Amino acid sequence: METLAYRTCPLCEATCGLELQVTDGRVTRTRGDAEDVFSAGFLCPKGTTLGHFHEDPDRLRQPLAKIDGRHVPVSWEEAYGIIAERFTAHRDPDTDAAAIYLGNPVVHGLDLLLYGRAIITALGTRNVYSASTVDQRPRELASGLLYGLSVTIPVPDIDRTDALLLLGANPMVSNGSLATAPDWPGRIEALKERGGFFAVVDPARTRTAEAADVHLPIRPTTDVLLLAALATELVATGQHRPDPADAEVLDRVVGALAPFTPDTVAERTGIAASEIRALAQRLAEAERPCVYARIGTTVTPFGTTASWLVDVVNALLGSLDQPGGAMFPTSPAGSRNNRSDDPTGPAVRLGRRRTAVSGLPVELGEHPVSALAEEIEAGNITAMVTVAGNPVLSCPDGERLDEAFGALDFMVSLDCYLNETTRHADVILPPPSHLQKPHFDLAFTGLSVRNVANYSPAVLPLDDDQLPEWQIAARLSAVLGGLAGDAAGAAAVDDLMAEQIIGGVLSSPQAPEALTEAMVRSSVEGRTGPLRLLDLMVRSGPWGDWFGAGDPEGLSLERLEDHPHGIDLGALEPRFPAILSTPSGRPEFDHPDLVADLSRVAQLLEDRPPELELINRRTLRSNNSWMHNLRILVKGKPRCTLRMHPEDAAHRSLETGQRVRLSSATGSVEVALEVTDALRPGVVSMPHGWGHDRPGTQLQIAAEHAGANVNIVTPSASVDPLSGTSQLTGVPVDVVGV
Ligand SMILES: Nc1nc2c(c(=O)[nH]1)N[C@H]1C(S)=C(S)[C@@H](COP(=O)(O)OP(=O)(O)OC[C@H]3O[C@@H](n4cnc5c(=O)[nH]c(N)nc54)[C@H](O)[C@@H]3O)O[C@H]1N2
Ligand SMILES: Nc1nc2c(c(=O)[nH]1)N[C@H]1C(S)=C(S)[C@@H](COP(=O)(O)OP(=O)(O)OC[C@H]3O[C@@H](n4cnc5c(=O)[nH]c(N)nc54)[C@H](O)[C@@H]3O)O[C@H]1N2
Ligand code: SF4
Ligand SMILES: [Mo]
Repeated sequence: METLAYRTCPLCEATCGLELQVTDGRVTRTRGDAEDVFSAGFLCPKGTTLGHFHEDPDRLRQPLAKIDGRHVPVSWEEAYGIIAERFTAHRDPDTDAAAIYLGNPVVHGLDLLLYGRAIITALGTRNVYSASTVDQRPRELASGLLYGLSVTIPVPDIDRTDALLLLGANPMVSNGSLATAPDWPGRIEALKERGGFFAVVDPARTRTAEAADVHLPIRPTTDVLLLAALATELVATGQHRPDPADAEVLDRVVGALAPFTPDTVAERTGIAASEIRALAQRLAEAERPCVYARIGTTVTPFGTTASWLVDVVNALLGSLDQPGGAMFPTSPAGSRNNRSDDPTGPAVRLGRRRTAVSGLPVELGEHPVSALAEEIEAGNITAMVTVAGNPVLSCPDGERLDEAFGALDFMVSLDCYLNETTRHADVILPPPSHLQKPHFDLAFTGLSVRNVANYSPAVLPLDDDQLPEWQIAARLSAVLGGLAGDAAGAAAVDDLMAEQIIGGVLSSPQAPEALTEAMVRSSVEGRTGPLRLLDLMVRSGPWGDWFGAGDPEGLSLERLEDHPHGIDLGALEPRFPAILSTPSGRPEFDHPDLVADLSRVAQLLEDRPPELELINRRTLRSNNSWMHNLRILVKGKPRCTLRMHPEDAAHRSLETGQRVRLSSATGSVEVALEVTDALRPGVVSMPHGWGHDRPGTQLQIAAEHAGANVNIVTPSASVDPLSGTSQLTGVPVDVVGV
């Protein structure tokens, strides 16, 4: 039998709609869904691989337990039995020796986003780690300080801007991040077709830079200087036009930025003063300019401060919270900033807690991953849960972290593969494949360049003996919380979560007068698991039907089910001041912690750049560490190479194809060299997520294309001191032939 199914792709932040042809229980063709309200048929090479992933023989279908050093299949009952027996001792709140690491796919999955929290609560630990501190945490922290909530993140209104300045992002390859927009290539082309201007700041001439009118190959880690100089230049030339409500505060900020001018930053950034001035003028001349920065500006020692200055420049341009500028999406379900009365703000106060060994900052409730290995080594952490993460490949000082995991007393992983990290787990709990799960992008609808809602039911049924992922997580929470790790335990956890949401719905200031508890409860009767929670959230969201007490045309899960191609909720709209939860009721542009960091930025002006600096490179057919076991993505020439500028190669008598040793103060790896002028001299680049050569894994194809783990070279010792985020770019390195 042949059917067509529609499903949002969960692999990256672009949220493309897919059309899957299913024949006798197998996906036989995958295309972009031409009718998807947001992606209109766009997809990238990864989008066609969900069927391949589903059929990957190495994908785990049954729990594994490590017995006598080897992973063997066990039943769910046995798996939870082992966890109940062996984890309990580590759950002592006095010693707080249990930890959890949450990886990137948590944010891409409905089940994990909702029930991952339950695992943390059940663990009762403050030792929460995630991929955020090798990624976007500085941006979130800056948002927390400026606007009161870390989820209040501005996104570029790419479809309406007429001048886009993009720093440290390569959306033509990554498909965008903290800016959910399927088809970046098409949207950039549309910008140019309507006569818009596009500038890219990146040490590498990426595909995105190639599409730009202006490419400024900046020295790594120095965006903070460039942004500061853009701000002072706009004011010095009288080209600024901030919202009058913020003018005075911004004056103070620009006063503090006085040491940073196009002339003073030119040498250290590697960008001529004349080019900085021209860029400021070009942005100021535009009607709807917009500045957007991403991971190249966050995984540096100045990530939080740079993120702040992005917003300062947008505010000076009059672009913050304005159409065509940097705007704040409205999520149809569950974003904390939907409640303008949020009593938690300003929740963010820096420096309240620090890690035990190195005293790194613990912000937004998370410990920096840079501290994980040393905390395990010190005996402060003796047991771990990892959820959808591969920190051995994705976090700095990878070799040391690998060894630290090996020294844990007990480890549980919720993961689809036996990989570099989960090989250390005593128990692995495998989720169903993505096609066997329903989907709704709870996180990315809050970061989207249009307001949209799109729900997809599961495409394929569960196999016998498989559990839905939410239930795996709920059972794990039940066991860790001292309940039975069976269906009844999971149901108890699920009911508790539903009750919490129902409580929030009933107390919401947005709730219509007519709403009663009975209406809420009867509306979701018969639903359990994530769909009940999602229905509750959507119906009480900004577009919700409020369970019959609000707009009868409003959103509900049922209405979303009737729209397999999604529902477009319109262009972004200004949200100040309702979205702000700050003492002043306006953005805190002059937040003392941010202003104080400028003395450290001034020091950067004095520092000499390292002779050779390592940066990261994403490749189109990859997704962090975990899609390298799909032949369709890894075939062809090797992607895990070290790129180097011809001048640097000549200087070292190195040439393309040669094996080289890349080393830093932290570690060294061997990798094949690729000489190219697509990088500025003094900078080398390598992709992360490779190094599939560890014993005890089950990744046959990935092992044939092992590559090397760049994070053996990146240091855990260097972080952004405000957010604790690891420095993954601008790492001083040395390269020699082997
Ligand atoms: N194909 C593919 N897509 C992905 C992923 C993947 O692994 N592969 N990963 C996903 C994830 S988890 C994320 S977070 C997003 C990230 O999405 P993006 O933020 O777009 O990330 P990158 O593609 O790594 O682009 C970062 C750019 O910053 C540049 N850069 C490095 N250092 C500096 C610096 O100091 N200053 C400036 N200005 N630029 C610098 C790099 O050369 C690179 O081109 O991508 C997502 N999409
Ligand atoms: N040097 C350097 N390092 C980097 C980066 C960089 O630019 N440079 N980028 C950083 C960034 S942005 C990120 S986000 C991190 C990523 O860091 P991680 O999240 O730790 O790494 P991933 O490779 O995304 O690993 C995802 C894991 O989840 C599993 N998985 C996939 N889908 C599911 C699912 O639906 N359910 C469950 N339970 N498991 C699933 C996979 O098998 C894999 O083990 O890497 C970071 N590391
Ligand atoms: S761009 Fe992202 S969401 Fe779209 S098909 Fe590719 S991986 Fe999937
Ligand atoms: Mo990421």
